[in-house]
Amino acid sequence: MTAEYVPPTVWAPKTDHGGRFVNINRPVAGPTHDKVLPIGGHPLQLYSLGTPNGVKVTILLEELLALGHAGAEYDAWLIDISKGEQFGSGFVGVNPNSKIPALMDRGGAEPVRVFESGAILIYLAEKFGAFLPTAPAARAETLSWLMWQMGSAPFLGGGFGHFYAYAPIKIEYAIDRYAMEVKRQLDVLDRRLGESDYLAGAEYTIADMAVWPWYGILARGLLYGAGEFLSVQDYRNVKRWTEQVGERPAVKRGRMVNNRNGDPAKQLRERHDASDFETRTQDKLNPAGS
Ligand SMILES: N[C@@H](CCC(=O)N[C@@H](CS)C(=O)NCC(=O)O)C(=O)O
Repeated sequence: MTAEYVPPTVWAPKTDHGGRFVNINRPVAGPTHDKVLPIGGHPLQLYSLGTPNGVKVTILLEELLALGHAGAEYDAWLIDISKGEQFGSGFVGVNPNSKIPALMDRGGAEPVRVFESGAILIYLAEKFGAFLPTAPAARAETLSWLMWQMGSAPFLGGGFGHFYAYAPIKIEYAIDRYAMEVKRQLDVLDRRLGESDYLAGAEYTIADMAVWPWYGILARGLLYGAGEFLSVQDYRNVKRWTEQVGERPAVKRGRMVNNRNGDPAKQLRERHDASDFETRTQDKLNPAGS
């Protein structure tokens, strides 16, 4: 057992704790360096990475394109958060919170910045009039599940995932606390998905697009290697929905964008055109091999 930690009177940051994110975590906000963001040919410029929070947005953009909304064509630029690119001045100008995803809409008289994945989903759904019902009850249900995701996932990622997979030491108390909460969340989803096909009801919405990259991937046992530990197979309705949503072609495409992990055939580090999915090659899109 490690010695009990006694907090000092005034906290000061440590840089030698060996945690996975020691190089990027810091107790202040704002830019660390000057860096102008690239701008491509489309009005929508996405600065992101293929993490669950990033994938929510690329799934929606690909769904909008699949629905025939040509105005949803976009450039997706990869922001390497492990290298601190989220602290460049250009990125901080789009998201003062220095986290992916961040969107610039350059289609109007003045550019519009949008940060926080939930806000980006609402912005795009309203702009194109899709995947966010207009009837008050269905809209309220959609926004409720969307906000549920925004409030719940930090317990899954920053709580459970951090202490189960990333922390330099295994702390039983922390893992127990967050495993309990994540299993409760899975049960919330499982009960809801036992009542309806999708989270907001019969219709597939931005709520499903927000929840799936976190809890669908978890239900497939692919998040933090924790499938067996959390007995994810027990959540049958979540599993049914996970497979149903995961089979959508737009979801498959959205998951590839800005992804740099796993099977190279499923990595599209940057996306500038629909044809990039067919013509991608690691060397062409990533000449520096970074
Ligand atoms: N609430 C934010 C969370 C975004 C977030 O945590 N992004 C992570 C990657 S998934 C990030 O950019 N981390 C970089 C950092 O913390 O410095 C959202 O949903 O947009």
